[in-house]
Amino acid sequence: MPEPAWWQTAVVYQIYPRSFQDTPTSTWLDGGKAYRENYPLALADTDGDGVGDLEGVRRRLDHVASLGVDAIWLSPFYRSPMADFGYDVSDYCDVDPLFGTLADFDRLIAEAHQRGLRVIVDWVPNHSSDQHPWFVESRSSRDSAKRDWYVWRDGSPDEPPNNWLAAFGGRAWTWDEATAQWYLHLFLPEQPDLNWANPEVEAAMQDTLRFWLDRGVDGFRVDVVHALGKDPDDLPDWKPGENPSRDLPDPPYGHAILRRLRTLVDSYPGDRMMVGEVYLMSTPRVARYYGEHHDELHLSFNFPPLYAPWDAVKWQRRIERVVEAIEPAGWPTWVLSNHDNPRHRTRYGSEARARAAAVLLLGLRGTPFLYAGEELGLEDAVVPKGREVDPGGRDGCRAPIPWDGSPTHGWVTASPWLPWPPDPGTRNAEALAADDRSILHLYRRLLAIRRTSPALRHGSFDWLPTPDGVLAWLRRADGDRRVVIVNFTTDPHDVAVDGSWSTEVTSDGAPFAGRIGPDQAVILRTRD
Ligand code: TEU
Repeated sequence: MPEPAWWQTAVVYQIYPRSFQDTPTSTWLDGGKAYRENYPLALADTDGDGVGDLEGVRRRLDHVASLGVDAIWLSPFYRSPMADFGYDVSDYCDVDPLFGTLADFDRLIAEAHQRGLRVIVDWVPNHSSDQHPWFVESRSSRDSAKRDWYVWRDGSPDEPPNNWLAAFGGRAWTWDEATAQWYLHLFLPEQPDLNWANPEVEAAMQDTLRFWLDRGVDGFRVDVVHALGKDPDDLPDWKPGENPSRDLPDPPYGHAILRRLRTLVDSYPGDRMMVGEVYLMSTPRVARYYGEHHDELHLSFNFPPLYAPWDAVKWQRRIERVVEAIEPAGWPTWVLSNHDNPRHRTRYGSEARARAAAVLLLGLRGTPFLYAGEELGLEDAVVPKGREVDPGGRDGCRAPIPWDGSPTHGWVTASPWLPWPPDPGTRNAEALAADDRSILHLYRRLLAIRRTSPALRHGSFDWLPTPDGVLAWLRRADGDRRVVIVNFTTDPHDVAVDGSWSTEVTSDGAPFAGRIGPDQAVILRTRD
C-alpha cells in the first residue's frame, strides 16, 4: 500500500470557537479595537464577552495537543451577522471582530503548526449572508451586475417557484418586495443560496479558498457541499416528509464544480485537503462525492452511523455500508458528535456507553472526527426557554467547555452565551485531567495507541464472529494486529479469544478476560 496521506491517519478535533474559550478583548492583537467598533453596545473590553474567540483557542492548544490529535477543524470565525452563528458569512476573507483579527488567526495557525497540529477551516460555499456585499448588490435591482450571483426567480408573491422548504422551517424562497422576485435559501432567509451555475461566482469563491490556502491552512471542511450545483428549474418538487437540505438529488453540475475545487486545492504544496459535509442519508450517494476517479473530495462525512442508536445490529449494518460503498470510492471518515446534533453522550444515555463509543470510533478504519468536549464526556446543556438562541434548536451541544471547577470554569465570565453543560463543577478539563481513570485519560490512551499502531491507523478491517449484541473486528498492517470488541448490551458476554492476545485498553478500566462487560469495549493486541 502506498504511504497514506496525513488526512488518512489523522484524528481531527472540531472546535466550535464560540464555545471553546473566551478571552479579554484587551489581550487580542488589536487590543479589541475592531470589536469595540463593531459591537459598541458590548461589555467593557476588559471583560470577556462570554463568546469564545481565536485567542482562546490559541491559549488552549496545550489541551488539544495533550490529547494526541493531529489536526483541528475550526467552525466559522468569518465576518458574519451571526443569524446562523457564523454559517452566514458576510466576508469570507476576514475574521469577525467577535472572534479577533486576521493577526490572531495567523498567530493561532503558526502555534498550532509548531505543535504539529494541522488546521482545517470551515468554508461555506452554498450560501452567503444576506449582508454580504455580493447579495446586497444582487438584491439592489434586477439589472445589478451581481443579480445572477444568487438564485432569483419570477413568480407572484403568493406562489413560490416550487414547494421547497428551508432546513429550519418555512419556505426555501423569500419574496423580495423591492424587485418583485423570489430568492432561494435552503437555510434561513438570511442565508441566500449562491448561484454556482454562474462562473463568476465560482471564480470569486475559488479566490476565497486561495486566500486561506495562502495563509497556510491545511484544508477545508466544506459546508453542505452536496447542495452545490443544484438547478432549481431542473429539480422536482419535494415530497411531503422530505428534508430539503438532505434529500436533494445529485445536482446536475455539482461534481464538475468539485473536480475543479480539487484541482485548485491539490495545486498547493503540502497535501492540502477538503472534507465535505455531504449531508445525505444514503452512504452509496455519499460515496459519489469522492469522485469516480478519486478526483473530488479527499474525504467526506457520512452521517448514517452518527444517527444509529446504541445497537449492535444497526451499527454493523452502517459499518458494512461504509465497507461496501465508501471503501471502493475513497477513505472513510467517522464521527459521533458535532455542533449540529445532540452529543453522543446524551444520545446514548450513559458515560459507560460514551466510553465504549470512543473505543468504537477510534478503532474503526478511517479518519475519526472528535467534537470538542466529547473527551470530557460532556452532555448537552439543558437550555431553558428564553435562553434558546439557535434557529435550528442545536444550542444544547454548543454549550461552553468547562475548563476548571471555579465559578467561571476558566472563562472570563461566569455566564457565557449559553448555559454550562451539566455538572461543570466536577466534569471539567482540570478535574478529569487529575483523575487517571477519567474519560479524558481514556481518550488520551486511545489516541496514543492509535498513533503507534499501523493496524489502527491504516490497517485492514475484518469482522470476527461474536455473540448477539457484540461486535468485534480485526485490524492488521505491517505485522501489527489489533482486535476491537464492543458490547452494545447491558449483559456480559463470553467472547472466544485465544491466549495469543493481551488487553491493551478497556473502556471502563475493568479487566477483560474473555468476558466482555455491559457496555464495555476493549482493544486487544498480539503478545510480543
Ligand atoms: O449543516 C447542514 C445541514 O444539513 C443542517 O441542516 C443540519 O441538517 C442540521 O443542522 C441538523 O440539525 C451545515 C452546518 O453544519 C450547520 O451548522 C449550518 O447551520 C448549515 O450547514 C447551514 O450553513
